[in-house]
Amino acid sequence: MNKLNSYDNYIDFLNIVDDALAEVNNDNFAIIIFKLNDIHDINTSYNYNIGNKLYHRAYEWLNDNTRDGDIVHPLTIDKFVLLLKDIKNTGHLKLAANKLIQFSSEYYSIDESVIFSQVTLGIFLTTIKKISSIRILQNAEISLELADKNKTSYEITYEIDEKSEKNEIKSFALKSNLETALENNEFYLTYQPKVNANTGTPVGLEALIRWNNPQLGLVPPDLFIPYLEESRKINLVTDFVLNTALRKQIDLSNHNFQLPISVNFSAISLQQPMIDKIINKAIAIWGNNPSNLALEVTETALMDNTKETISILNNIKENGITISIDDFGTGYSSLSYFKNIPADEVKIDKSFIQNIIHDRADYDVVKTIICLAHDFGHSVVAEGVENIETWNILKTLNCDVIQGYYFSKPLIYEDLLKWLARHNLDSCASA
Ligand code: G
Ligand code: G
Ligand code: MN
Repeated sequence: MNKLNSYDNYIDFLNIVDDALAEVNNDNFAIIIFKLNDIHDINTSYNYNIGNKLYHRAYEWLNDNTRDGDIVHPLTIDKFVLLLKDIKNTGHLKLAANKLIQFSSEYYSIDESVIFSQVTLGIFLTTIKKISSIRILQNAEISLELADKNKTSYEITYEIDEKSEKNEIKSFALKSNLETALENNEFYLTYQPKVNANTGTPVGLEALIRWNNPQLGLVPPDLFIPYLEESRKINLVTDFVLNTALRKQIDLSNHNFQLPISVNFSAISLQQPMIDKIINKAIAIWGNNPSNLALEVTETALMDNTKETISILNNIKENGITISIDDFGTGYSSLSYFKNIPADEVKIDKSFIQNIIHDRADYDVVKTIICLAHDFGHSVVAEGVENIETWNILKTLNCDVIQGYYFSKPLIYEDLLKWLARHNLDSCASA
């Protein structure tokens, strides 16, 4: 503490971080700037001596309340900087942060005055490689600014190694940000039109979720849906998707676009107790015709728990909701599978559709699925149609509905309205 409150502290700490960078390999570590928010007020209301004593108290407290091997270092007159090594996961780091902010839950008796200070933390988490100590400290300062701006006790930012998709810290950052994504309104829906295979006229929409996070950017659903399922947050998100989709379906009707909407249901969401009641209630709230809602459930999800799932699907169907088997073909279901599943629609996976022009085997599979689905009275959707040649072949195979980039990518709502206005809607625009 001999250089306490001096600018040299900053340089010293950079050296400490550089040493840590050299010493530890492959671990995650966190840099935390710990700021005593009320030091300036204390200095004015009391005197510098009291402020300074509180600062020393905080230094002792931090040393007592961190682990062996963690480093606590003075930075400026109201800040310390901490280096925590070997951070295991999101929960681990948040535990540490929550422990540190406990400093402000105590009162400190200094020179016969009872002193108290709020604290704010700026946290930066990184893997060891490549990043400079200067950048690390800068990033922790950025987190601190963010926390001040958001009036939160702490904020965490991350350094993500773009090159390695599987980098642990990336999934760490992803999971951590995912926890608050719903509350922070970071999810939104896009809508991909489905068209009649013969006429190209719009006949429906698929709602597809998107996640735009301020730190991570746009994260594809294939990356985050599994985490939502793992943490059981998926049900809250499904609820959001369902309600948003139903609301927009009504909104479109008000614009004279009468189009049924499909919502993707993860197996976990389907297995919620009384899911049929939950869905019916949502429909009642927004006032949709139940036949304007379809649930897309993946073939693999349906294969898991057949008996129970069949009864759930039957309950849902009772009210007139459409059931669609998504990604069909990827689960290698036996053909007899169709007999048992109470579905109305089969969506052939894009991996089969995309090669039907060139690949005879794929062509045969698609042809067989379409014939068989029709035998069982199911409508067939081909997804992933990217060119007119593919569309033409699907027409000859009597496919009912087409979806794919050739017609439209998934669109945000405003662009969907424009797209629909440009397309011929005789078969679906109401009077
Ligand atoms: O458009 P695309 O990249 O969005 O979708 C990727 C995958 O994510 C698809 O398999 C799709 O079914 C799935 N998906 C998209 N939106 C949702 C959703 O709201 N819920 C669930 N469970 N899956 C979704
Ligand atoms: O829920 P499902 O797996 O059916 O989701 C459809 C997925 O396919 C989404 O990721 C959607 O963005 C994507 N998609 C839709 N049309 C096309 C297309 O024509 N080509 C490709 N490559 N992907 C598509
Ligand atoms: Mn789907």
